[in-house]
Amino acid sequence: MFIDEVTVKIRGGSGGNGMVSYIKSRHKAFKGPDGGTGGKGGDVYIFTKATINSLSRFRYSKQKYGQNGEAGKKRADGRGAIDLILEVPTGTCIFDLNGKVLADLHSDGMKILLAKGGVGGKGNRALITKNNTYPQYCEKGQPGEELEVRFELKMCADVGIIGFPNVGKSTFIAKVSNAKPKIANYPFTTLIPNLGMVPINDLDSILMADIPGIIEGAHNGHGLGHQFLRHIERTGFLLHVIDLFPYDGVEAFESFEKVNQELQKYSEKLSIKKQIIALNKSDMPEAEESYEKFKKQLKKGGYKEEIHLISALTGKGTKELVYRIAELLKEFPPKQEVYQVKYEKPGDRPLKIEMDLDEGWFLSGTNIERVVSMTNFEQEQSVQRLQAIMNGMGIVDYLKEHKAENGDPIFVGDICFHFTDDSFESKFAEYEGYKYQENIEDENEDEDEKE
Ligand SMILES: Nc1nc2c(ncn2[C@@H]2O[C@H](COP(=O)(O)OP(=O)(O)OP(=O)(O)O)[C@@H](O)[C@H]2O)c(=O)[nH]1
Ligand SMILES: [Mg+2]
Repeated sequence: MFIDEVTVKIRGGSGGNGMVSYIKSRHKAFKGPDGGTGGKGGDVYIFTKATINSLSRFRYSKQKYGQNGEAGKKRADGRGAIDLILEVPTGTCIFDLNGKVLADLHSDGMKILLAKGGVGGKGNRALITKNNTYPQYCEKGQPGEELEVRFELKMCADVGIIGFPNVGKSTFIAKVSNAKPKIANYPFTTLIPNLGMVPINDLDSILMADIPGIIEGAHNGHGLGHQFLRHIERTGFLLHVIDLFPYDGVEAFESFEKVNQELQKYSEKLSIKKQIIALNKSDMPEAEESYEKFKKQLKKGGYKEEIHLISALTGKGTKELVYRIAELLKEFPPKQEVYQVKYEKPGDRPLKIEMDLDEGWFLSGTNIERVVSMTNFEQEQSVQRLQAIMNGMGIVDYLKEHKAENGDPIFVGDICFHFTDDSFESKFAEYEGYKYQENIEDENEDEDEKE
């Protein structure tokens, strides 16, 4: 199954949890905490491989999670997890869900780090400090980074073959390359793009992409739509194959203009890409008359595209056309980079404190989220440490200044805990009758009235 677009949820592995344990042996010189630190969670990488030609491996597996690190053990640290490497076809673009390009993996063998695994939680041995020589707590492993991305495959062919349905695009690529596409006398025989390698000489070859036929209204989803046009965005130029004879009431020149209008509606970039024309089915009777007519119409329309008369079926004129394509490629090489985007990881988010009168305080930011996610709330010393860190970050002062009350819920990611500050109780008296309190009362009154 050919898949060229897929949304995938990616998450680095969590770090392993730390451990609390103690050496108790009477014979050991050192007695005390010996709980190990958890291993690092596995990172998730994306790696491009030219031998893969579709994103189908993600079809039934849209969640890719890194392995978790091993938990810390008594006297030993946990093992780090091995990284997860997701192989994708060369030409895959990565977008976030807002459509922003995160990376364009235009070449074979590119590797980027998409989601980092979490660090392991420290065991109580690693938490020994001057002030706490006998820690009775450990950290939890840090959760891995998580993101949802869209992979979109844009093939990396040198030349793209476009045209109305049934004009002989697949017949041409089958004649000149190693591709073996389905060919039949009805429209939309080709349902997915075909890549074909066309040998030029012992050293050189050209990669051509044959895509499904395009009809009027493709941009509105008519026919097979126009989403396959993305596969020819990177090509150096386009070979526009045209049937010398009317098909479905549409004459050669008319089909040429209709396909071009659809290119225009797809993207400006594609519509200005160089094109050459292959007028096909020259083996049929009255081909000469149709050819003359087309030439005139093209000239009258002000077009300057060069025309090649071929028969994809018999092979007449196809060799000459292939050599001409090879020559033109020197002048119009494929653009491997549609977007010159290098993958940049989002930077650290600063601390942000927001208050919701009904719910409580919402803290966000890379640091605070990390510290909270690694706190063991059932261990007293672990909570005390969180308190100390929040103090150090100025969060407690901020909350006090903004009239937080003991017991107010604080939300950090999906974790909720309650604000407690020992020094707060005494200061609370100074804040009596402050606005926040009044607001709440006002709101309650409103609700009473409604009832
Ligand atoms: N007489 C003649 N028939 C041709 C020639 N090229 C293609 N055909 C016929 O035209 C029909 C359509 O050919 P395809 O190669 O499937 O056309 P296509 O453009 O790939 O069509 P779609 O994939 O549907 O867009 C088939 O019956 C072919 O045998 C040619 O040069 N001469
Ligand atoms: Mg075809």
